Amino acid sequence: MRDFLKRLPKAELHLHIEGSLEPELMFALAERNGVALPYASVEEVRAAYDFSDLQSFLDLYFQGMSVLRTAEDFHDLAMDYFTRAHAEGVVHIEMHVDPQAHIARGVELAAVMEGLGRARRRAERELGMSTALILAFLRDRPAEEAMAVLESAAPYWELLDAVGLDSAERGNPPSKFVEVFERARRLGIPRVAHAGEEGPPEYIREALDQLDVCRIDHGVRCLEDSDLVARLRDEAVVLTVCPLSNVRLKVVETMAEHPFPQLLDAGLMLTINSDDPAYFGGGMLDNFLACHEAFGWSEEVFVTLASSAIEAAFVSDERREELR
Ligand code: ES4
Ligand code: ZN
Repeated sequence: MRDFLKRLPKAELHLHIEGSLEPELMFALAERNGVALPYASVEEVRAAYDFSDLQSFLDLYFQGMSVLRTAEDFHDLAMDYFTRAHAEGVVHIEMHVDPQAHIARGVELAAVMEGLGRARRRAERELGMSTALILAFLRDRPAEEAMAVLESAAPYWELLDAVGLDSAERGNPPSKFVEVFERARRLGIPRVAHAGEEGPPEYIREALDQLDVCRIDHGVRCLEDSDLVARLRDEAVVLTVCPLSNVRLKVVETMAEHPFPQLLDAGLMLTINSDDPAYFGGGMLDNFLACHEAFGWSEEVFVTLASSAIEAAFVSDERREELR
């Protein structure tokens, strides 16, 4: 099964590129940029990744990305992940990026976009991979700040495949960002949002109704609301589920208790994703394997899930045909 899952062409729709920063690269970039880290070794970093919830992860995630300063750093970060993902049979990657987390540290948006842009062109040329870019807003910061970032990203609007909404979910409902997402809609930029990871089913409904999103990132808590499940099924809304992330952030206790099988039984459109592979114990292949071990799914189930990701990807008709 491992060989089959590795060979299966996989599209990843839910990845935070800053969450792909492995401790080894974190140390190398800290050295290159003269940034002090509160860790003595790679082993110490990994040992610190013992999370109790989303916020306890976010604290270390924002601390880890302090080593990212220049366009070259963002290029190296993305190429490092693209190369690893390519080796596990990933053929397309849609990455969230959190500009506010960099701008707040004095890193210019231009450095972020230039570095990621160079890595994307290299991945296409050297690895035959396609990539998409999702500019994400930090929902625990003011909506006005998100709007300012969207406006300041004007030179890059053409490069954006979507805008997204991430970071601390509880207490930060999608409705807070109605105006920002309406602005994106008027610019013709597609929209996605994290909802129903730690937050209630109502946030999923708000993301659909008020932000007009085409996909829900996570969405696993929809199962608490049967009317919502019926709607997600009827409207064929894609959920980008991240099994190992859910376990590591204690959204669920164990893989065995992960609701993926119930989501499948409900007839929803689902995809498997890694979220923050450097922090949650593995990339795409590890997430596929964890599902195999926990649920004993046949090859056919994985083919269906991989196919759903290809159908929901932000790619041209030509590229989708190649991926099929
Ligand atoms: C995230 Cl797992 C998760 N949830 C919400 N926001 C995030 N940003 C990075 N990883
Ligand atoms: Zn996420």
